[in-house]
Amino acid sequence: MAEKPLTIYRSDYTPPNWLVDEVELHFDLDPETTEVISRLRLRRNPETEAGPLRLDGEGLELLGVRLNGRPLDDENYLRKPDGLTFPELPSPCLLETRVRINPAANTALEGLYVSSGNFCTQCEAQGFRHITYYPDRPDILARFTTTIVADQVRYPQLLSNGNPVARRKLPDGRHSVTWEDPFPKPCYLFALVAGDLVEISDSFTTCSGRDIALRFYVEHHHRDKVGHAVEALKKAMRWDEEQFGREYDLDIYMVVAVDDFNMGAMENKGLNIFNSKYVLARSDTATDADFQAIEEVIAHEYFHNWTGNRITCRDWFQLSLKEGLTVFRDQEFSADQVHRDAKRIEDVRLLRNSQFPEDGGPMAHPVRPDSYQQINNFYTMTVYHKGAELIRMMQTLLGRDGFRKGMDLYFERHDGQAVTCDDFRRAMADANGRDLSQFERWYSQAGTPRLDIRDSFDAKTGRYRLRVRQSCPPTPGQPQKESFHLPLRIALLDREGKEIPLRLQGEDTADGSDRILEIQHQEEEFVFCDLADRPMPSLLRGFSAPVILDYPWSDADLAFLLRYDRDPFGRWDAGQQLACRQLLQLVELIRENRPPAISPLLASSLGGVLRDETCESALRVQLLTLPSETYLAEQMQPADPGAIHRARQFLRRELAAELRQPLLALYRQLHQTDGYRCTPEDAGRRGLKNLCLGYLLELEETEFQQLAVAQYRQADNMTDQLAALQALCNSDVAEREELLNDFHARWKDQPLVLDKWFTLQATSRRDDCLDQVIKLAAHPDFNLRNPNRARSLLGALAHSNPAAFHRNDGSGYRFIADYVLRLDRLNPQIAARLVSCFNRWRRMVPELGEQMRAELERIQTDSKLSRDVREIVGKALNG
Ligand code: B3K
Ligand code: ZN
Repeated sequence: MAEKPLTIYRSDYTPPNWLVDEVELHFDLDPETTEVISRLRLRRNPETEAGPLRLDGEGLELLGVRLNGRPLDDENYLRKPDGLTFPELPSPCLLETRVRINPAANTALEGLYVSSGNFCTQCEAQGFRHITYYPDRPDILARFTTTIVADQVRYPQLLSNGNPVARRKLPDGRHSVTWEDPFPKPCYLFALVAGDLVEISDSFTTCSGRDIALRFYVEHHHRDKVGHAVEALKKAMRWDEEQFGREYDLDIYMVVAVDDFNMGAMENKGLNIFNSKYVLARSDTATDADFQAIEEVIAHEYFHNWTGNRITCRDWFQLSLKEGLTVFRDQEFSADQVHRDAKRIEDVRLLRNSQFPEDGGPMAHPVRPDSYQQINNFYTMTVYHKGAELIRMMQTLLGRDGFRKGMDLYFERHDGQAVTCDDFRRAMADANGRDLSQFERWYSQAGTPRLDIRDSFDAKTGRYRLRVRQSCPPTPGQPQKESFHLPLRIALLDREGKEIPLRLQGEDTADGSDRILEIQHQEEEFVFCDLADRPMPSLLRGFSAPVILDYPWSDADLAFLLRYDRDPFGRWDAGQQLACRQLLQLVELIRENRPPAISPLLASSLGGVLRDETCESALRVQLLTLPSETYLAEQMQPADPGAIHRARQFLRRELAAELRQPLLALYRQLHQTDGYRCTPEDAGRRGLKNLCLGYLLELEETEFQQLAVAQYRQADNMTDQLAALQALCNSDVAEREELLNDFHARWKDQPLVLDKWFTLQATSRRDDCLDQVIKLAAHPDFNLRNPNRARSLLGALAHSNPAAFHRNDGSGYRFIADYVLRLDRLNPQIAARLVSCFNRWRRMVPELGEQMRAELERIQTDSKLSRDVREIVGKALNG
């Protein structure tokens, strides 16, 4: 029977009738039959009218119910597949339920499941209802006590939130541990782990002098890959004290790494559970990007302790309250660890490549959505990353000090509460005596706004006018939009590229050369005085708002900005626009079967960047990386992924041919062999070196291919080894097969490295890529049940290799759609992520778009489809 889509609306929120003060949980663990007893101390909510008690519960075998210690007959409650309803209960009361579950059969990895023989949980957003009957909503905060019973030999570690308060040896080789969490929390933050794991311990002394035990738990053979994550945690703890005055609150902080995990990690109170990808790293198994991602995710989960756990969400529509804010915090933390400028560009690139398309497609939703069918589908780029941009804009509008004041007030007012995005905005406004009411529209209106900027200069008066017009395209359910409040950071440059002191009309004297203009109306005009010549504007500096900017630059203007703008984002953006124009022209030529050719301006500008030794390596990498095929497809209507791919490859080859001397010289200069260091500087140098190698290999010359082969063979670290193999994997070099086999043989026992081996082949630029992927799906090491592995092959093809996925004959679509259906039976969350690769079918050239639609329709006819996939497919077809 097909589940009928049930839509949940934000406007339907009502506070709970019943509150839970205390929860006592008792787990008797066994892979196939685990028994869970839950005792809830309940009382009526004094702030609402009397009403029934509703407990969520799904897939639970109910063994018994007791009220105040006595068995309760089943006529006293209503039992449905999604929960229990008790029409009448005395208040206060003690309600006990006993259920049986099967963790080993849990392939959805939500609730209690088994990964590599160990038990672990994932409860956010609504996994707790797969463990026991409970009011599974984030606005019910209770104190948890958890007793875990299990076989002592197979499960020596028994972990849950808070502090261990009792340990017992039991008959039959079993033992038990009881944990108490003193902080009331919503059930989505509950966690349990049981297994045979090695404990790696360290400690941290907080600013007030308390000693915190840090404990990392991993499988025994991974014990030598935890050091980086431990250091990252300590840095994050210190940073949150220094930047936000926030100290850790419990005495123990635990992190567990598991191989089977749907997302990156989970911030359970005092017991984070991580995808092992974001914990385990050694220089020979993990790349510089992996090291950076680990630091970021460790920090993100740690920061949730204040932004998410101590102050949580009233309902799931408010998800960005914790996620947008915590992403902003981890971005700032990472910017302080690595190169701030390059990091900002990476964040903008991600937003443009992934969030803009979401905002322009059938899944477009406000940062605070109004409705959902499956909340798991709303852990999106919009909620996380556009949400982070909203926080950043508030900081830009209020200034760093004003923002900090707002954060302090937010913690002071709401610690221990479940609140809304409005509460956050109000704290920011009140702490600064500012009106942020219009800013609310960023939370309620979907779509990427556009700023059209035009200017004029009057030589007689020396006045320069900037006219700013904002608009926002319609999105599903929102045909009309109202104006946004946003900061537009600008500077004006003179002919030498120097910033000009700025005096706006009405001001007495010039004040600084970098300004934040506040935009609130649909049209705004700013008049700058005392200009000798027409200036060159530098607009949206630092990407001060998540918008699309339109200004009539000439190619020469863009080349000028790429060279002179002191704002690194401005430089990068100018280069991207210049390259984007060139690429779109090439696409047209290719589509018309005319000979492609490039203008010399781009090559000479990029040549300048390549030789600019004053520019940090990490920034040079960003400046020299062409816009992605996905981004280009968004700039073209209808999009032709095949032509885009050919155009981008053509441009890469032309640039390599044009710049071969400086590329080779730089490669040689940077290719030191004096040992690996995991520092931002060295990582930047490796990044630039490998970028040069990638370009050189486009030339398909033996000399360069041999450089890559040698780099692969001699590499003492995964960054260099993988970069060499990746470059070779794209070309026709004789050693290709041999090296791929070598890599597999070397790393077959390291799942995270083997994932890279799959991804490398799934993102290859070669024409035979899809055929290889189809073969790899039958490889003995491929495994649909492991989310990382499924993503490494299927996700990589569908989301990161447009040319192969959009093959003209539709075979890429059929292949992925088949796997969506297979995956949906096992793990709906992962299947829903995968199927979203079809969302943009309306933008594609019709011969492709129609085939994509046909696959969506085929998926939709499957009667057993999960709510997760059904929601995405339904929106893609109707949106
Ligand atoms: N809060 C978790 C995400 C849980 C996702 C559930 N489907 C990870 C994070 O954002 O930190
Ligand atoms: Zn988060």
